Amino acid sequence: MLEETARKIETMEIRGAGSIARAAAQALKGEAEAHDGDLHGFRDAMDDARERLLDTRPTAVSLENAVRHVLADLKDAETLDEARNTVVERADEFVEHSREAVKTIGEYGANRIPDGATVLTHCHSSASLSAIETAHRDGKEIEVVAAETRPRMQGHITVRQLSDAGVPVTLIVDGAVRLFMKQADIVVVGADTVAANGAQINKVGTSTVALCAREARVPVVVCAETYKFSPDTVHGELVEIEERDPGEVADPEEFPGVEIRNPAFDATPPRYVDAIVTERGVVSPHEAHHVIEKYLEDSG
Ligand code: RI2
Repeated sequence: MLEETARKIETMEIRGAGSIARAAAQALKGEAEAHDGDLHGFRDAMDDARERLLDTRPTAVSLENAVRHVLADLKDAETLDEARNTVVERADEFVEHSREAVKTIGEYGANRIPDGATVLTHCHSSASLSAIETAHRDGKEIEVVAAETRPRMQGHITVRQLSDAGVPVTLIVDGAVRLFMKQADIVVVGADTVAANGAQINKVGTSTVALCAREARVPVVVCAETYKFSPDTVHGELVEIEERDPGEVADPEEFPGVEIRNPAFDATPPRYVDAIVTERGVVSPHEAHHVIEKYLEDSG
């Protein structure tokens, strides 16, 4: 099961920073339940599982924070049963917290979306859509403009989900973002990682969206659970930007001699972000390090 989950994360069959974190927690739980060796073997198996999962995709810190949370008490376990129980319990705890967090962000985020607003979004973020759908359910007359998000087209998932929920939605190409920003009242996007300085790392193109928003004086709201904040960045570590297969952009055989690049994410500086909506409340990007200190384990 763990190998299957790892492969699905790599191929993006399971995708979205929150989803991959929950899938990793569940895979560790499955691995723990299936293990039938001794305590020493169990610890080794969990170490291997940890490595395999962290090897899948490098950018979303949600994955690392999930793994860290699930395995946090393993070192104190004295018997195999204790070791197994702590992994299972902490995995369940993470998944439940994560699901609740997305709902809570929906409520806090919806409050930020004015009645009558046109919301512009990029990629597909469950946390952002939770806010948008909650605003719609609350009776606000909103509409959404969604960028298709080359090369994987997660914008298609967004427009289908919103349309199914009854939210009026328009699909645009990424290059039309600046044009459509003129009619937007708010930008709502997700995050894969929030750095200690408040920079947010999200699907490539998000920083362009944020720049266009700044030019048009449209506020940018990021919806991100606290486990998307990165403890490592407190010490200045940079967030690794995943570079995916060039074949996702174009067939290299059709362009001999051409280098094709496919960075999956980019970083939006904190000055272009107006608010980050977390399940613990709404914070300014400049408070990101407080979130890390307060809510994330082993952040020192
Ligand atoms: P939720 C996604 O990454 C997008 O960048 C999206 O904005 C972010 O994760 C957060 O998604 P990818 O897996 O956790 O599509 O809000 O590369 O669903």
